Amino acid sequence: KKICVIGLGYIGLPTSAIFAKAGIEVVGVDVSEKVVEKLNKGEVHIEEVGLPELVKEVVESGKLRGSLTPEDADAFIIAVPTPIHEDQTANVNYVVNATKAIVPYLKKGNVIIVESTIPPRTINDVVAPIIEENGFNPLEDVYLAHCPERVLPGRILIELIENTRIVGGITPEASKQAGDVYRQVVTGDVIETEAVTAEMSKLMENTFRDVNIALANELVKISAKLNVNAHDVIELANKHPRVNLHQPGPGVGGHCLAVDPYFIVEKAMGESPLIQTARSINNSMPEFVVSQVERLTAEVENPVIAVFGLTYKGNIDDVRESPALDITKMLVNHPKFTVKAHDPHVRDEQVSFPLYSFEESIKDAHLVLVLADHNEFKVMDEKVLADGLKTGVIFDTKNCVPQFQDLVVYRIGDLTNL
Ligand code: SAJ
Repeated sequence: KKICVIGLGYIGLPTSAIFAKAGIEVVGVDVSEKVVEKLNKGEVHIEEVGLPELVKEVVESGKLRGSLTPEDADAFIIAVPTPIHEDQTANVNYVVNATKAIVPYLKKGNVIIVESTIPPRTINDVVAPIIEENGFNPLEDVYLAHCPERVLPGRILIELIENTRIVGGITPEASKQAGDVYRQVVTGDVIETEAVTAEMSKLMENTFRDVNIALANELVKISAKLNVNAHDVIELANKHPRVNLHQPGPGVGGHCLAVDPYFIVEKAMGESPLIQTARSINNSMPEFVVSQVERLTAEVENPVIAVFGLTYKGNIDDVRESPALDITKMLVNHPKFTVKAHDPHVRDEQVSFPLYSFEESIKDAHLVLVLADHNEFKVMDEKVLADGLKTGVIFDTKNCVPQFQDLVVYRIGDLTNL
């Protein structure tokens, strides 16, 4: 059996490699010549733990190769991006184009799986009609399904194999056939359902997290007003066996949590006020952090701010939709501040402002603003900080900095201390 994977990004490339490792012939297709050329040399163009070694192995063994065009196969897996338009509706053009690209190679009995995150009803209302227009009955001639990915960057190769997979077919037989494709490599459960249920469950996983983080962020604002310590409230409330308040922070970033809820809103605007409010609460956090920085430096003339961490979460190099980046840009453009940003995981070409080393950034700074919980910031040496800083004040929005003896650390929920 042969698999053709369309899209060799963060999901498509590891997925291709895992099937190839199981001994299945895989052709990986991408529109980028560079990506395909690299793959055929056994090299990867993205950072992911364990991926370079695995790709090298399966390309050398001849099980995986790259191509600019699709080929005949038994199963097609579409793993292309679904970015968001400016008006916060999903751009499904890549999914549409990928479907159109495979249609000339389709044969009766083929399995077609869309892994890309898509708005509810996209399989039924967008993908199936393209297949139908090309002379196939999407309910009978092929097995069409949505199987969302749910892997965490940094753990992709493990989670692709071990996580439970949800397979939503356009018919029960499509779910079964698509499920069997995954059963060749997945050790977790492979659960069959309907396409629209699979679409909604993927979106609700990320929406659940976004709404809960919004609740924690709202608690921070309420606590500041009522002079309560939000971190103490969270810790104590979470002693209840059925309560799990999330962690507040500088906002919600990444290309999943900050995007997927809008895919639901787009299809059910009037029915989704809670999801929309959660999005706007999380989007308001950068401004809130900047206002707190203004308060913390109100007495200082020409304050110098050392910003620590620009990525959307800790220990990764991804700055997409990062609230830390938004906050830093607001501070850079602020007439009052001099900003020296530092992030050991980010390279100069990823940002539009200068980056500093740890030592350079703290030198003569009045405030350290921590925006990402990288491991490096959890083990900082008090003496080194105290020697470099002009005033020993730290504002920790990720609750990750250790307790110091003399340096003052304010956490985002500690605002009663101000
Ligand atoms: N965050 C908080 N407070 C928290 C937890 C997270 O502020 O208590 C923030 C993070 O700092 C970050 C954002 O939320 O800015 C998102 O981080 P994350 O670690 O929650 O998730 P992602 O976006 O890296 O990956 C998510 C995962 N989904 C869930 O955990 C439900 C992952 O399993 C999905 O595969 C991925 O989205 C995806 O591709 O959809």
